Amino acid sequence: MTDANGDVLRVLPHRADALARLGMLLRNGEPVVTVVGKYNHGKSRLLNELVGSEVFAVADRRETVRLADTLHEGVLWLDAPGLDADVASGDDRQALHAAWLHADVRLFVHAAKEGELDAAELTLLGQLLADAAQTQRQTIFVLSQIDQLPGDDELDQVVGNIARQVPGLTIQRISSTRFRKGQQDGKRLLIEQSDMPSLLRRIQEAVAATPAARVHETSLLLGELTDEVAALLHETDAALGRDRERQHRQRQAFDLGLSKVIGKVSRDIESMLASLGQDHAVIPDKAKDAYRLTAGKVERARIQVAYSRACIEIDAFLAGQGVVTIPTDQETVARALNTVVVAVMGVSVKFRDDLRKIFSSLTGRERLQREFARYYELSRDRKALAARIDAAAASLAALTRAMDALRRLERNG
Ligand SMILES: Nc1nc2c(ncn2[C@@H]2O[C@H](COP(=O)(O)OP(=O)(O)O)[C@@H](O)[C@H]2O)c(=O)[nH]1
Ligand SMILES: [Mg+2]
Repeated sequence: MTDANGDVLRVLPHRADALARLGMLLRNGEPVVTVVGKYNHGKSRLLNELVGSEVFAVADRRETVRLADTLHEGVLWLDAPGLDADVASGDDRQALHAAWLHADVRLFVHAAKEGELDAAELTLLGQLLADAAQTQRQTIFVLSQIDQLPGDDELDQVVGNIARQVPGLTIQRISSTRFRKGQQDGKRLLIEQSDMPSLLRRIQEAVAATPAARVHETSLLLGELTDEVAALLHETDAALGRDRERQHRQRQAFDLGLSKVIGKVSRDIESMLASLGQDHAVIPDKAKDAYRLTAGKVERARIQVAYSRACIEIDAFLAGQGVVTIPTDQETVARALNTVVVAVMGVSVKFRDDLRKIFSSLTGRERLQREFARYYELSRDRKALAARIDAAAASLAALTRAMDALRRLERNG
């Protein structure tokens, strides 16, 4: 698999088969002819007659278990195991591989003595014929072993039945044994009766059409894959744009809301401080005042209350924004202290200057704005949004690489 294929596969994993086929097409080796059908219908033997030697194993048992090939007169002949729904499906996969990945021309082989096609054969033949209409890969229907029917009447009946099953199907009748005998004994009539010469002519025509068919199929596949990547690119780009826009808008709203809360808290504190008059907190309590309400104690109590109120207001705003607890890796041992407000502002303020530094000074307010925003970005929803944006950006990059790869393949193909 080339790098280009890998780039596309990464974004279209469900198109692995199409990409593998595209790889085959771009490699552009000899035309490949393969057989398709149930086992024991004479596929291997037919191939042997077509290439004129016993390269493929023939048997009454299920003989061909994996793909075998031989190069003959510029064509790669590929023998595949027979399809059989009754038998485990490893061979079926090999058979389908031959038919779908490798083949330019498929010989669908059905033994005359079996009569009409069964359901599995009908389905597969239908798929192959539909594929032929799309990709120009040809399927030739071969009715094999016609010598096994007692006479022409029986043969006509089978042909008639199959023609009714698949209207419009061209049915190529052959007998490998008659052909062989005719050749061995030098009997022209037997050779003609085997119908092998006309099958060979049809195969040669199909092989001759292979280069054009490959060009057609290549551009078909490239077109499909390009359309699919383009649609994904469009979707991902739009989703990424929406998420980035939302990320930006949310942050703006957070910053604005926070600055309003801090502004209000700061004004409340200023007016509280203005109403206090003389600062008593700096006067230390004497031992005799231990159980008395001094001006200093009242002052410190007021400052604590103002501080707590500010914390509650900010906390309420943060909770509304989804900033609830601090991230676990920053938790302290004391559970009660694990709030963002405490993490940013500390637990204790005693003096008027503490309050002013925190809430009123420009640097203090900027610090609050900055620190809370940092925790905001660490909150669950914001992190999830950021992760989604990262993922979308990564897949956008991968899709762009895939698109470039497809364009390169289109130029070189
Ligand atoms: N009478 C007769 N027997 C055939 C003909 N073609 C194949 N056979 C026999 O049918 C059996 C299965 O053939 P084979 O090619 O191995 O079938 P495959 O499983 O489809 O590959 C073998 O015994 C072949 O000799 C034919 O044209 N006439
Ligand atoms: Mg076989």
